[in-house]
Amino acid sequence: MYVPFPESENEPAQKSVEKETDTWTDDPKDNVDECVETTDNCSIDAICQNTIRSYKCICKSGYKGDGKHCEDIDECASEYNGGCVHECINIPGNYRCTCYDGFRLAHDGHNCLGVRVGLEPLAGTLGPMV
Ligand SMILES: [Ca+2]
Repeated sequence: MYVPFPESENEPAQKSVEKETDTWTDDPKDNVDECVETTDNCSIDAICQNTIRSYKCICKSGYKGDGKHCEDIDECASEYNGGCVHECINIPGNYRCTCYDGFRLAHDGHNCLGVRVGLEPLAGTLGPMV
């Protein structure tokens, strides 16, 4: 919705105080970093982001919510088994795939490859999925 600004650009003088609401000021009480002062009420699973005169809470990746309350997303339940070909294990803030016996997880973290009997596994190790 567009609300026309009631004053033209030719009359800038008296509104300067209000205009500063969208800029940083030198007044320390306006620029308290609640995130540093830990006066924010963000969830422990949220990232606190300092803003002008306030702050925002943003749920971390893998969590959903309004920032004040964040809950783990169960990727295994909601996203086609998390994209895992075999088994999906939901973990806080993330998920991981596992494979049935006789298979190993592919480098993409989702597919499972049959382990060839009598052959060494291909070079390379899998780190934890991020
Ligand atoms: Ca999860």
